[in-house]
Amino acid sequence: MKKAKRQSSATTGGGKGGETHQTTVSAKNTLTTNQGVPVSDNQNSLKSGARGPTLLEDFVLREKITHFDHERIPERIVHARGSGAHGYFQPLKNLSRLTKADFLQDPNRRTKVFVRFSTVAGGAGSVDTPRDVRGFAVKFYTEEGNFDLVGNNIPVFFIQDAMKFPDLVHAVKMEPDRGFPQAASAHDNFWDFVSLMPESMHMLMWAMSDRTIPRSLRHIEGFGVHTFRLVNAKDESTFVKFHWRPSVGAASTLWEEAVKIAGADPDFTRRDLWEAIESGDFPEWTLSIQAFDQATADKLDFDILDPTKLIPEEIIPLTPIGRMVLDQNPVNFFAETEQVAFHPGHLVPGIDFTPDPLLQGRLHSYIDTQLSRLGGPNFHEIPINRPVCPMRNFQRDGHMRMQVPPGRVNYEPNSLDPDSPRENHLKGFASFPDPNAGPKLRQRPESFADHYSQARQFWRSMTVPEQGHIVGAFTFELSKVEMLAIRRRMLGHLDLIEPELGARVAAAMNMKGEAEKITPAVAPRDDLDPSPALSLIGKAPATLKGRCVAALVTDGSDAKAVERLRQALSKEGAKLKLIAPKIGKMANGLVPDQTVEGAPSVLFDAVVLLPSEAGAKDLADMAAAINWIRDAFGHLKAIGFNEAAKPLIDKAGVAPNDKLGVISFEASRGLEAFIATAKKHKVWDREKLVQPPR
Ligand code: HDE
Repeated sequence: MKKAKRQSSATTGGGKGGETHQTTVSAKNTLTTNQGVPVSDNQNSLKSGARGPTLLEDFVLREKITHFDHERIPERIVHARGSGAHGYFQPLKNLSRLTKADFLQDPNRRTKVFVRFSTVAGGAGSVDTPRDVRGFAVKFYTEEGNFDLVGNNIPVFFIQDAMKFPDLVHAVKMEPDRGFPQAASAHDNFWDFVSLMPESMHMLMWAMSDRTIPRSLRHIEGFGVHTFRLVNAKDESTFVKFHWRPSVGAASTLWEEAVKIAGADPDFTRRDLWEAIESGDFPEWTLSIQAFDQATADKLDFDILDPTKLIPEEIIPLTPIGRMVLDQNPVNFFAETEQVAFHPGHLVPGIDFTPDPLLQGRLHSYIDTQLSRLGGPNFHEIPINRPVCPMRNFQRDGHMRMQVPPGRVNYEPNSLDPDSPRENHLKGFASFPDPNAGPKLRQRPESFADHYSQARQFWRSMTVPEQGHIVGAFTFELSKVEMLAIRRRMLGHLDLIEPELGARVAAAMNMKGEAEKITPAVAPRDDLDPSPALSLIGKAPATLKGRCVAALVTDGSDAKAVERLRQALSKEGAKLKLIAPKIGKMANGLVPDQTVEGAPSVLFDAVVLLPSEAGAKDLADMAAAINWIRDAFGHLKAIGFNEAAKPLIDKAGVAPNDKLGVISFEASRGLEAFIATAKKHKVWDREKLVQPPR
């Protein structure tokens, strides 16, 4: 019979009695159970005999394992993958003319916020860069309660009525029999559904545009989507649309980059947000509104309650009202980013809904979802969801109740406790008396029937490269669709949106003349002016702020040249990362951040090649290094290089050309020229060399 050795947790590392690392245990760092009971042994379960069965009585083990079993909660059915950050919001001016919302009165007052960005279709463990809408949800912890602005990075939506949401989400998520594709709309179910839902055409144009492959979460715009109301102290109401604009400008990747980033760094945008905040480069957005009254609403050629429509900024300009800065990473991903519970129905006095039928359905869904996701009706007591102002009412008990309400009274009205909470007619939330009610029916208003005009307007508002990307995206997605009838149906819709778009996608799929003829409920208009504000490239600021440039260096690289580059970039607000064949410190004193194989050029905004002559020779034999350069060229990035790198770029098939952004650092002002090009984000003139026009 084997003999057992007794092991104490303070003297062993958990092995079979081998390694011993002595640690000092005091009252302060004694491990306890969740009940606070000190644990004497965290290595061994309680057994009946050293080699006998484990005892049911081992409450320490059972508590630990039970807790572990429940470490994952049901993930969000949509927007499962998210990244969060804390920060603050500060109004730019007093907004009492429009709203009595307490947090919008004083430009000197900051309101804490928590923001969660997300993708929509993939699971919590999916990659950060699929082609997908990004969620942009902000919780404002105001003195009058929490206000949640639960928006997206696109100002319109796929559907007009909440009734269709489960169908939409079922269609876009993994197909139910096979469990794929994950986080991708490029499959039959999605295109089958949307091709039967003409109301989704406008949103599809946005979904197939560069908006759905953003450069980072710091580079997205945000929208409240629905029309809301602001209500002032005189109970006057103004309609508003909410817009977030990033201070660094909105920017996107190319599709091929997004695909390659997914492999190189599945956490690309989560990491980017985290690192930016850690380094003090705090992401910032301006909150603006489009404010308008009923008379203006009546003059618009679409219904402001229709969430598939936007109001062009050229018709109602944006009024900036505040600024949001994200300056603190979550302390704990699960406790905060995962457990945060947003709800469009979290409103404060001074902000109100409209009867947009999509918004109305959301008001039911979000609270309902939290009940199963967070386990019960007390999710508002989880620290990240708790209001910062006092919360008092007579809701009681339930699963996981944290509050310990004292006293005998748990009802209202009561005469036993004059200090207990009462309704307040003056300060309490009063709903704006909406005039739209009518007979009870299930009907879509006629005013929601034009599904193509704004989709056409979007197409006409794009720059030439953006139009090419839209054609490319439709071609990619529809080429993945196996059922011919679905492709044909979609081509019919694209013809209606804009004949040129339909023809280009049909040609790119080798399906000319195969479009199904679709009869629209309302013929698309031809007279809507383009809205330049809808184009990302058209309004992109020339800046390197918040960007990351990579320099390829080797043993023998000129450390001074690297330092000059670093300083020049830092002046522009950009970071430099050093990429080398090996990770250790080099003889020239340079310390690489990543290796060539670990950090392909898709992870950076622009690249510089600064190898030594000998180093360049070695790199020329590495496929990863040649692809590094080829990809940077193919992805339209500014490329700077020194003399020693010439053979390398030759081998990669990249010719020096200032105009096309392949810039020698040996030329006078080479570094300046490189920076000026990199500030433009992409060298669009190069695109026709790497992608024949579609
Ligand atoms: Fe959501 N949505 N949604 N949605 N949504 C959820 O709520 C829903 C819609 C949006 O980071 C869920 O707590 C319905 C539009 C964001 O935690 C769920 C309808 C917009 C997030 C839900 C919509 C959004 C969600 C899943 C149509 C842009 C992530 C987990 C009637 C304005 C919030 C949860 C976060 C999350 C329902 C349409 C934005 C199931 C029924 C339109 C950013 O309740």
